[in-house]
Amino acid sequence: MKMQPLSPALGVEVTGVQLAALADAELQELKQAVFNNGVAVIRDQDFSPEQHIAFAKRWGGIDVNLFFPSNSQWPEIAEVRKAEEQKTNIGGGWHTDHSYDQIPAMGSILVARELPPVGGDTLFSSMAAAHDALSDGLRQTLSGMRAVHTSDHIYRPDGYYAQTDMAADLKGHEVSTRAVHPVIIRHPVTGQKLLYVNAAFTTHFEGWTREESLPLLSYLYQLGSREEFQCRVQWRPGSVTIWDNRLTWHLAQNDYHGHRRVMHRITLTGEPIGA
Ligand SMILES: O=C(O)CCC(=O)C(=O)O
Ligand SMILES: [Fe+2]
Repeated sequence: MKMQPLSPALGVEVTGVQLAALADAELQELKQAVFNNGVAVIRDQDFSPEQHIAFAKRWGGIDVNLFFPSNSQWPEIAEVRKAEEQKTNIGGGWHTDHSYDQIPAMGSILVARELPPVGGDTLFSSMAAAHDALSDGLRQTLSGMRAVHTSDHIYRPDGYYAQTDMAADLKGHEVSTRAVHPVIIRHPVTGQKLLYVNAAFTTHFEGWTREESLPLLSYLYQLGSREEFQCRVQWRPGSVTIWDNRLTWHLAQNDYHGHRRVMHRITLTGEPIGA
C-alpha cells in the first residue's frame, strides 16, 4: 500500500491495494491514515456494491442517511446523484455530514459510479488547521461554547432543497433533527483539537440568538474555507474516497451541468464527541 499526500494540509492518495481484499493490518493502517489525514482517495478499485457494504461493516456500523434516495437494491447505500438536466447538486456548500445527530457519523465511503467527462471534484478542508489558526483569545472563548446543529432548514418542506430542482429526489421532509455540540471538539481517536461548526447545519451558538451568532459563525466559516487548509479529490473511474467528518469539511463542486454524476455513499457510525 502506497500513500502520497494530496496537499500540504490534509489528504492522502492510496495506490497498490484492493479494498475488497484488504488484510486486517492494512485496514488498520488505512484507518489511521483517515483519522490522521482526514481523507484518503483509493485509486483503481474493482468494488461492487456488495463489496462496498462488506468493507463498510469492517469499520463499524452504518448510519443510513434519512434524506438522500437509497439505492433500491442496497438500502445501506445512499445515492448522491445529479442528472443531466439538474442544476442543483447534493453537498454543494461546505459542510460536515450528519452533524445534526447526537452522535455524528464518523465519515463516509464514497464510490464513483458515473462521472462527468471533467469536473465534479470534491474539496476537503482541515478543521485541525482551522482550529490551529485561531488566536489564543478566540480559541479560549470558543472553548467554553456550544453550538446548535439542525438539518431542518435544509431538508424540510420550507427548506433549501425544496426550492430547487433536487426537491423531488430527496426524502424525509417530515424528519426534524437537532443536536448541541462543543464548538471545539477533540478527535475521538487521535485527541487532536478541531473546530466543529459548519455552514450547512450549524445555525447558532447555544444561548445566543441567530442574529448574534452570525457574525462570529461567518468568520469561522470563512476561516475554515481558506485555500491553504484544503485538498482536492479529482475523481477517476475506480476511485473510492473515505473521509473523517470530525476532522474535515467537504464540498462537492457543481461545475459539470449537462452531465450525469452518480456516487454511492455509505455513512459510517461515529462515537460520542466532546470538548
Ligand atoms: O458528491 C460528492 O462529491 C460529495 C457529496 C456529499 O456531500 C456527500 O456525499 O456527503
Ligand atoms: Fe456531504
